Amino acid sequence: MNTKERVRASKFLARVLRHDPGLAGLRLDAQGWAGVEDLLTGCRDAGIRLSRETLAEVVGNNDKKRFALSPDGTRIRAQQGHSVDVDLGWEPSVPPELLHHGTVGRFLPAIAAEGLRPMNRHDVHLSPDTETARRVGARRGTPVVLSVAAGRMHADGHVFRVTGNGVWLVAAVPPEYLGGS
Ligand code: HQG
Repeated sequence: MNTKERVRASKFLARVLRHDPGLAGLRLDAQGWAGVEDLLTGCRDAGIRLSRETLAEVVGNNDKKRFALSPDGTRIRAQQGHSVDVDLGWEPSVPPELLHHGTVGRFLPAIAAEGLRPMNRHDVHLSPDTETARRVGARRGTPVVLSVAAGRMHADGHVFRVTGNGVWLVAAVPPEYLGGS
């Protein structure tokens, strides 16, 4: 399987497992899991070619570990980024003093006024390092990296969670915790 095919399969999986399980005739359980067999059957019925081998490759080679298989290999879920209602079960964690958020200039006036909001996702996504944040922002244009006073937010009672692939999640970031980087 070449890179292009893998990216295409990964995008389809992200769409199904985060946003639109019905596309592959699936329902996710409360923690976001779907059966691997059901997924493969659903994809076939939807006219999407996805073999068990391709699925294993996409999960194993994904640059950001977007997907995880259950220990027995029978279930699969996306690690974060859902718009459908799931409880991923990440435990609250103490964040580092500073986290980072990559965005673009056109959003700055709104962000300065109302802080960071989750928009279509469940949570605001924050990165532990500026380089990752820069890449996230660059998806939309010339990146701007904001620093988030996560330690201070945590001390003030905001709940942070960290996913299995190192993305920090928080419900929102009020403007007083934001700075340039
Ligand atoms: C912006 C990808 C106006 C925010 C990435 C961002 C990440 C506001 C956009 C993950 C705002 C939301 C998440 C406000 C925030 N007013 N705009 N008050 N508050 N925004 O895609 O953080 O490839 O939902 O700055 O790599 O860009 O999907 O969030 O630009 O890890 O695995 O609204 O998605 O990972 O965009 O990206 P998104 P994000 P995957």
